[in-house]
Amino acid sequence: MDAERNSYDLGIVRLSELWQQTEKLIVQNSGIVKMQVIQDKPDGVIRVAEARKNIPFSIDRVYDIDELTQSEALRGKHAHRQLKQVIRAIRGSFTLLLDDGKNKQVVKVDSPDFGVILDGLIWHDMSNFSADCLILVYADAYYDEADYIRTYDEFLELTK
Ligand code: T46
Repeated sequence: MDAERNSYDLGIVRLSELWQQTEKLIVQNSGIVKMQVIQDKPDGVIRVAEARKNIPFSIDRVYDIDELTQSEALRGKHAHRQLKQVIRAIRGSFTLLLDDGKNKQVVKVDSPDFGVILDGLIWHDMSNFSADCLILVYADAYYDEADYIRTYDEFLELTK
């Protein structure tokens, strides 16, 4: 089954708009975090991520994804068994597909003021990166290939 192709039948909702809606994300184990934004005008803006405060877990790993200049780039296409993450576009934007095995949602991650929580079993992929897109991810554990579910059939089996 081709999860990402099916998902594009869904409307794309912008994260910055979704934040204001009561329903927010419908995909289980997902959510939206709001960064602490300090308008330090006229010299800039500071955005703060704090473990166990606006980031709802302890942070063991931070990684970024950069140089997303290929228009056809597609990342993700997996789920995690245990890993908790918050993913942000700190520059530019990208499209994030979320799928809990029953509900799917496509979000345009379009603001550095927000992040998306990926907590456990969520199939996700990232695409449609703007040329300037810079992604930052906070994770609650070190990299562990054994935590990845890389086939959609196995994911569906686990989410039955
Ligand atoms: C996720 C999404 C949002 C490491 O060795 N250490 C690391 O910390 C990471 C993140 C990756 N890698 C290696 C593993 C692969 O050989 O880098 C290669 C590419 O990783 P992956 O295919 O998992 O990359 P993405 O962009 O598809 O997924 C990444 C995260 O790995 C993943 O946990 O949820 O971003």
